[in-house]
Amino acid sequence: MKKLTMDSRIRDLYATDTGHDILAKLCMQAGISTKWIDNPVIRNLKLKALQKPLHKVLDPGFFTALLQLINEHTEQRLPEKKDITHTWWKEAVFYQIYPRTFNHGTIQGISEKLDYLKSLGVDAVWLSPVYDSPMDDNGYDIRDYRKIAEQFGTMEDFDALLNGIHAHGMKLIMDLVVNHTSDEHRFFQEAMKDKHSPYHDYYYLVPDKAHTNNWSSFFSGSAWSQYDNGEYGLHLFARKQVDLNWDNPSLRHDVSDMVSWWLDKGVDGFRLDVINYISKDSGLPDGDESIGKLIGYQGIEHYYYGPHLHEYLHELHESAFARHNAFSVGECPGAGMAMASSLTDERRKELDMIFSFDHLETPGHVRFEDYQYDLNFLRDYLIDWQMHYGSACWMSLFYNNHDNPRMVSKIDPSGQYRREICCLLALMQLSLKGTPFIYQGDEMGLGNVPFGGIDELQDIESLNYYREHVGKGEKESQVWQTVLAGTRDHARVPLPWNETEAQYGQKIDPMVTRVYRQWTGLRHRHKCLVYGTFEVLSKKKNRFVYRREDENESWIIDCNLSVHETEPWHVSDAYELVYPETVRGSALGAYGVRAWYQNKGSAIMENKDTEKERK
Ligand code: TEU
Repeated sequence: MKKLTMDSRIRDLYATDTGHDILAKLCMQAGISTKWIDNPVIRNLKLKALQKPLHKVLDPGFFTALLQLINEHTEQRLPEKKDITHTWWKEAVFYQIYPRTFNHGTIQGISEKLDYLKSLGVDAVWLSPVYDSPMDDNGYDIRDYRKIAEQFGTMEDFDALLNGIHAHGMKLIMDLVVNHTSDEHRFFQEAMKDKHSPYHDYYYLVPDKAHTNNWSSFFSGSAWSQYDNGEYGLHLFARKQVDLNWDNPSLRHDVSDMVSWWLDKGVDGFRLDVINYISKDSGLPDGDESIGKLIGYQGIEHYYYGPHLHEYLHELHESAFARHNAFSVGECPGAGMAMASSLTDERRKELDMIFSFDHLETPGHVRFEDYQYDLNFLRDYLIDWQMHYGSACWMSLFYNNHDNPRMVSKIDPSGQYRREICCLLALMQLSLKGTPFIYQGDEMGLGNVPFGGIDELQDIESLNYYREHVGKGEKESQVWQTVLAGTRDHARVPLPWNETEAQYGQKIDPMVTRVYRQWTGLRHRHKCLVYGTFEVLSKKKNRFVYRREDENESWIIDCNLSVHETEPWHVSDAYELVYPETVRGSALGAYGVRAWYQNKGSAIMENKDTEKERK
């Protein structure tokens, strides 16, 4: 691909991974369809023609940074694959465990729940970090990658958990946090002791403030801090999470060795933490002011899709993952579909899947904002990825994780329709093409938590945000409402296994659990729900009706995306109602969902008999 310049046209920009995603994101934020980009006038506009009309929002540096970002990635898009490769992690239902609050906050507590997870239909567990850590960011600041944090238990407890998971026919993926280490990690401690140590170049350390740049931290303030030896170090997250210099081949070798050490123990793969941030632009140049204002984080264009990302991921895949046939899912904040497809195309041998976050907030909104999430946006996002992600890539299907408030509460802050929305979300997640990732408590119908004040929160991101904004003189009550809307603590309170001990009135809704159990079972028995085609039957306002089909079966999922009841989708008599079991004919209620099934061979669906037997 030839280098783009200001004389290049919109169509040239849209043809590149980064350009496609950035234009798609800009359209999404502006609430307009990307169809505008196909407009003959728009698509033939030269970039330089945009500078004058956009000068109030985008300074000249924006275009320079954009062209640099695009010209760093000249990988050609691989041709569309005809067929989908079948593999275990495409057929699996994953379940994320946040060890601090899953069950008693221990590894033994997790082992106690393996029968529960198996009966829920879980095939693989993603375990958030349990490594030795000062817990500045709840374990995402690792001090020793080969040691279990005492608060979670011992390595023997871990080995028992791993064996227990395998004995239940499940797999275990762990969290690989290698964009940064704790400042208490041996590598950093060696670097602080001796500037000539080989570990000094494992980090971005500079002699003084003048050598730093204008990048901001995701956890408030500058991305640079002064450390014990007087030098300044780069930390995209907390001060105690010091960024690793992946341009150093020795560092990459040590990471690969550590990954292999866990895979040799029998771990089945990893979720890779902010893995798209590992390659930074050479020289760590200042971030563009207008991009910083637009995205909210200064400097992000210089690392969210860095120049050597593909190279380093492929090297790690070949040196560690491939040898063990291990699974990988990369957490890639900021990645859109084009970037995601270039990272997960199976022919590139980099990552199996990624987590993209573009659906977690609706256009024009951020996490730290009290607004009502519109499910019409989620529908359009899902349709776009289901239709266009391609057969060589595979989507992760999730609404929640340990970093976000519960989706059900963003949709309905009142909680009046908690059960209906949880069931609707479950059916979509378990009947679409991709791999479902259930976050702990989703299956219990949990929502956000009514925290009473900042002293009830533990999340460093929220605490830093609160201190920064109150410190700037903003009204405390307003800052608190903003923090309450977006704090990651909503998803991090202990699960209410025992209702009497449950915090904040959280309790399990057995109806939601039953729906998850039913649909993980259906997904296991009907591969049409995994590999079948996806066809939109209706995407009019507040409706989402789609068909999944293969040579043997056809499924219709009929969703009402609003609080207002609506006419149900009419299906032919060839279909049998699978969910809910009783309702027929009447209106589809608030956030209601119906699932219909047709076995193109016999009309009897084995599941109904199985369901009856289960009762
Ligand atoms: O998250 C990175 C990340 O981008 C999200 O956490 C979120 O966007 C962040 O809160 C900034 O707004 C990963 C882990 O999931 C998270 O728990 C860690 O705090 C973070 O990396 C640093 O390791």
